[in-house]
This record gives sequence, C-alpha cells and structure tokens, in this order.
Amino acid sequence: MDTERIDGTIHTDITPYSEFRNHLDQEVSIKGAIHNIRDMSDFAFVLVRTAREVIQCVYSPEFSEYRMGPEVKEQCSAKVTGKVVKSETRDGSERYELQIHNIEILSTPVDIMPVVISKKKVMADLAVNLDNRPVTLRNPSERAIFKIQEGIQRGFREYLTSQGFTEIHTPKINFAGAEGGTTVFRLDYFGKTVFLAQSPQLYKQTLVPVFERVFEIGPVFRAEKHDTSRHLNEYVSMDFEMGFIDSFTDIMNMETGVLKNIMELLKKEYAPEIEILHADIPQIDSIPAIRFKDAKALTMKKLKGITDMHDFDPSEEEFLGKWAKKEYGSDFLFVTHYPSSDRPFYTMDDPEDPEYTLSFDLIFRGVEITSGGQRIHDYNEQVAKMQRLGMNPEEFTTYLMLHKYGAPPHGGLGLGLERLTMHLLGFKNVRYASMFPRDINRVTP
Ligand code: AMO
Repeated sequence: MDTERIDGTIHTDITPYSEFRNHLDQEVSIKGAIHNIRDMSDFAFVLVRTAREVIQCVYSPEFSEYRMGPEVKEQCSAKVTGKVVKSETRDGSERYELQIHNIEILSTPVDIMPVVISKKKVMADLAVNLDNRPVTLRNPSERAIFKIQEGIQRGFREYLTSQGFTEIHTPKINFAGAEGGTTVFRLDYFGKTVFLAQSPQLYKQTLVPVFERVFEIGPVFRAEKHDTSRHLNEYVSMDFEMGFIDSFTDIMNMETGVLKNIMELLKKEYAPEIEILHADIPQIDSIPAIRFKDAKALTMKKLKGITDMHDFDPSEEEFLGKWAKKEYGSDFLFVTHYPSSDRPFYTMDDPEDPEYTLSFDLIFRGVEITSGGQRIHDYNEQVAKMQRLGMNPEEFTTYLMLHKYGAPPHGGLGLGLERLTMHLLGFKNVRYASMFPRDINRVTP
C-alpha cells in the first residue's frame, strides 16, 4: 500500500504581489478572480483580485502566443502567468503589473453578478448590499473594512498578550443574563430556559483568580427591539478583566495602551486598506477624562430637552465628542463615575459617594464604544447589592463562588468591535462594520 507523508511544507507556484519587485522582467504566476476586464480593442486590462490586492494585468497579442478568448470572463477563478513590469502611475508611486502570457481558467460562474462589485465601491443601497453579502464582500472596498477589523483585533490581542493576559473563551449559552434589562434572548435548552450571553462578564470575572488577567474576543447577543444605526443583535465584544488593580484608572490606562497599539499597527501593516477607505486613524497620546456629573452639567447647559439624568442620549454623546476635540484635540473622551442607578449589579459603588460608581465609558468621535469599571469583589457587598436591586442571589450561586472563595480587587471593560470600526471609518450605520449583521429585521445571509 502506498502512503503519503504530510510534513507541513507549503508548496506554491504563485508569487504574492509584495514579491513582484524582486521579479522585475521575470515570469511569475498569480491566482485570483477575474475582477474586471477592460477591452481597449487592440489590448485589454484584466484586473485580478487576489487575497489582498487587485493586480493589473495587461493582455496583448504582442506579449506571447496566448490568445485570450470569451472563456475569460469576470468572476472566473484563474491562474494568470506573465512578465512583471513596472506600471506607470500618476503619482509616481511604485506599482507593478503583469504582461499576460497565459490564463488558465480554474472555475467559471454560472450566473451574472446580482450587484456590480468591480467598481471602487458597491453602488447599491445598504439593504441591497447586505442582502447580497456573499458577493458584495468581494468588492475591495468592502473587504478592506474587515481587513481593518482584523487589524483592530490583532492590536487588541497582541497588546494584551504582551501585558500578561491570557486569552479565554467563555460559554455563550448561559444560566443568567449578565447585563440585566430586557435585552436577553431566551432559548429552549432541552426543556429548560437558558439565555444567550449578553457579555462574558460573569465568566471573565470568575477567571481573574485563575489567571489574574484575561481577555476574550467573541460574539455576544442583545435582544434590542429597536432598529437604530448603532445597535446590532449580535456583535463582537472585545473584553478584558484584570486583578489586583489599585483603582479603575488602571483599566483606563490599559485601554489607552490597547488603543495606541491598535492605531500603530493599523498604520504600519494596513496601509493599503487605509488608503482604499480614506480612513482617518487617530493619533493617541493621552485621553482626557471627565466625571459624569461635570459632563452632564456641560450638556445641560448647551443642549435642550435633556430629561435622563442618569445616562447620555446620542445627542449628548455627540456633543461631548465635539467638546473633547475642541478642548483637547482628542477623538476620545473617558467619562467616569456614572450614577449607580445606571450601572449593572457587579459595578463597585464609589465609597466616597455611593450614588456614583467607579466606572467609565469611552466616547470615540461622539459615540460610546466602551463600558468598564471596578467590580465588587467582597461577597457580602455583592449579595447586598443584588438584594437591593431585587435580584435573587441564589440564581447566581456559581458566579458568587468567585466572591465567596476570595477574589482580588479587579475590573475590566467591554469594547464593541463594530462600533469602533464604524467610527474609525466614518460610517453612519454600524451595519457597514458587520460582515453579516443581525438586526431586528435581518437574520440572513
Ligand atoms: P455594555 O453593555 O455597555 O457593557 O457594552 C459594551 C460595549 O459594547 C458595545 N455594544 C454594542 N454594539 C453593537 N450593538 C449593540 N447592541 C451593543 N451593545 C453594546 C458598545 C458598548 O460600549 N459587561 C460590560 C462591559 C464591562 O464592564 O466589562 C458591557 O457589556 O461599544
């Protein structure tokens, strides 16, 4: 019997675009989708979409014996072989193209595209774009959004790993809702009612006495019943939790470090996507912080019709975003010491003023992207707060093992990936920053 040995060696006969400069005037092959064909009568531009670039290839009968026929059409998968030459660019930048010697078709579509994706942007309204996600995501501009999103997650993960955090994954099918309120999805679990995780809150805290510092990037679910431009029913939450903190400002400092690292990584390794999307990547040196009370006084003075004294509405956040930019030149603003009545049961009240909490939100370009703070670590204090809020501590027995058997002072935060992406890229709707958004009217594709 013949057996093969698989030793992990990757054989490839294709040359990535980043290597083109080392192969000037040589023949190389690329594989990708035929993105666009522009026939210029005696020659043709054939744009090939590879994993990250769209490579310009030029067909002319002068270049080789090969004759391009009607079998070469948009969205075919193909292997294109040709000579690397420098292309002329208006701005004098370094670009390369292929003079085609051969096109080998690897697959052929059976239907025409439902939406044109070969232009710079998808020229369709949001609903049509989302209905056709499997193809619209192939558009280089749409794809760039999610490449940037990858960079954000890498920046988060790499920075926290460098700071001694352990990456965790917590269950998404849960015995209780962590964030309270009505935004919890119920699920029939073999006859029992369980809940989809609104956040990894209870588990990430539980893991502090185990690893001291933990983080998770994962999906969370919110049964938001309203259709807004900033809410999804499933989103990606980037969470961390750290033990032995001296104060909740330790968490804000860690987040500032995370954000600096994300922005630096994007500038360094995601320049092609930043260019495609004309993204304005903020420079972060430090982030100003203002107390909730003082921020409220500011919005009350400047805006009319403010009724909620325990939180901010979107117009107040927008105002505070502009205020931070004007006063401090900062795209970010921490708002600290939120009222106790507005924060979940695990939040530590401020011992100096228990009407307020040791908590914060981070506002980025006028929208909240993070909530965080110090948690209660004392068992009796946590049980008493639950009782004060009308909760039954017995429903949280396994969560309370954290406190019962000794937890260090700790805190953490949750950062919404789509919200951060949305405001980094200047979108008006969070759905643009979600590959396959889930909202009250959408569960497909
Ligand atoms: P919170 O509920 O404020 O806090 O959520 C944290 C961050 O998650 C994002 N976010 C959303 N993004 C899209 N659609 C939604 N429906 C949605 N809801 C929230 C926002 C928000 O700032 N456990 C705490 C965090 C912590 O204290 O560690 C929590 O989940 O960017």
